[in-house]
Amino acid sequence: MRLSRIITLIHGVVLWSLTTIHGQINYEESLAGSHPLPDPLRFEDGTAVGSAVEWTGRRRHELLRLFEDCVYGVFPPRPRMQDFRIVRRIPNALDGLETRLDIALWISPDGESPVLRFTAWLPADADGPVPAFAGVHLFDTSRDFPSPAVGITSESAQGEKALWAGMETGRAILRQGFALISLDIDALAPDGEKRYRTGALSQLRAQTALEAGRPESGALGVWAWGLARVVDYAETDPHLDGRKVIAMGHSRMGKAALWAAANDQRIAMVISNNSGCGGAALSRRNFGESPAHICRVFPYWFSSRFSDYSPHPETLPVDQHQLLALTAPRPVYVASASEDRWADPKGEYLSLFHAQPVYHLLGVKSQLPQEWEPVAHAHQGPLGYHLRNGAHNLTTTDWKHFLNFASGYFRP
Ligand code: GTR
Repeated sequence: MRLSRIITLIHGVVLWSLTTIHGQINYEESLAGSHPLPDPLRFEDGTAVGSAVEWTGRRRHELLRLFEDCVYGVFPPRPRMQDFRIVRRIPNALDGLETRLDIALWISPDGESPVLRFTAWLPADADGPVPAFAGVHLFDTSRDFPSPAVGITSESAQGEKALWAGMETGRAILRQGFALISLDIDALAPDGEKRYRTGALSQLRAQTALEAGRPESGALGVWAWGLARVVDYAETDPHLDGRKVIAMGHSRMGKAALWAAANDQRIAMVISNNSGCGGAALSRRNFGESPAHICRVFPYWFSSRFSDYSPHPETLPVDQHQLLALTAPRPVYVASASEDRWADPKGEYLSLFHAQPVYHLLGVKSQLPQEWEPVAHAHQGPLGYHLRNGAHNLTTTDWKHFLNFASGYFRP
C-alpha cells in the first residue's frame, strides 16, 4: 500500500473516532455559516484604526490581550535570568555538512532542571551568521540526522523510505545555508493535561505572579514561549542570525508558531503547516474541527476561558485572521492539504486573505485572490500559501515551497 494511502487511512480512523465521540462534524460547505468576522482595523470601542502608528501603538496590543484572555492565556514573560549551555557538540556530522549542537536552558540559579532543550544543525561551511528554521518537534532529535519531512508522531508508520526523504530534505535545507532548530517538548511542556505545567510553567510561576484575574497560558503558549527563547539564544550565537529566525510548525506546533510570532516581533517570518483550529483556520466557520471539539479533547492547550466561547465561536471578540495580522508586516506563510478537511483548508486560506488589510496599512502590497478553490499552485508572497494534494502531514513538497519562500527573503 502506498505511504500516502496509509497516512490517509490512519488520519481517517482518528477523525472517525473523534466524530463518534463528539457528535457530528460538518464537512458541507453550504453549512459552514457566514458569521461576519471581527475587523482587525477597528478598536474595541468601534472607532477605526486610521494609521500604522495607531495599529502598532494601540490596536496590536488590544488584540494581543484579547487573544491572551480569550484563546491562549497570558504569554509567559522572558525569565529574569537565562543560562544557555551547549551540552553536546558534534562537528562534521552528516558527512561534514553540518555541526550539531544540543542546547539546554536553565532559568534559576538553584540548579533546578532545564526548562528547554533544543537541537541546532548548523551548515558547516557558512561564511557568516545564517538564518534558521525553528520549530517545536520539527524533527526527531533522537536521531543523528535531521529528518524534517517526517511527521514525528506517525514516523513508525512511514518507514525507511520516508525517513530517507526526510533526511534528504534536511540536507537540502542545510545546503541552501539555513540552520534547522528543533525544540523538545518534554522539558518545556509535555503534551498532556496533567503534565504540561510540570516544565517551564512551574518554574516561571515561582518567579512571576500572574496579573490578578488573567488566565494562565495553556500548553500552546508555553511551546510558543520556547520559540521566543530560541531567538534569545540565536542572538548570542555568532553562527546564527538572530534577526532571521523563522518560526514554523506542523499541526499543533503550527498553532504554537503563529502565537509565538504574534507575541515576539523579533521572529522574522512564520510558517504554519496544516495548523487548523486554533491555528490559521477561522473559528467562526463551521467546518472540520471546531473550537467546541478542540476544547473537549485538548482544553489544556488554551486559556481556560476559550471553553466559555467555544460552543458559540461567533461570540469570540477575535478570530484567527487577526492572529495572522499580528505578524504584520513580517512575512507569513500558510500551508494546507487538500484531504485535511479536519483542519479546514478553506478556512486557513480565508484567514490569510482577511489578514491582508493590516498588511496593506503597513505598506505591504499583498493581493491574494478572494477565491480559494483555484489555488492549486503556491503563492510566493508577500503572504505565502499553498494547497498541497494529499493528507495532513509535513512533506518534502511542503518544505520545497517553504524553502523557496524563505530564500526569497533571507538568501544566506
Ligand atoms: C489533532 C487536533 C488538531 C491538530 C492535530 C495535530 O488531533 O485535533 O487540532 O493539532 O491533532 O497536532 O496533529
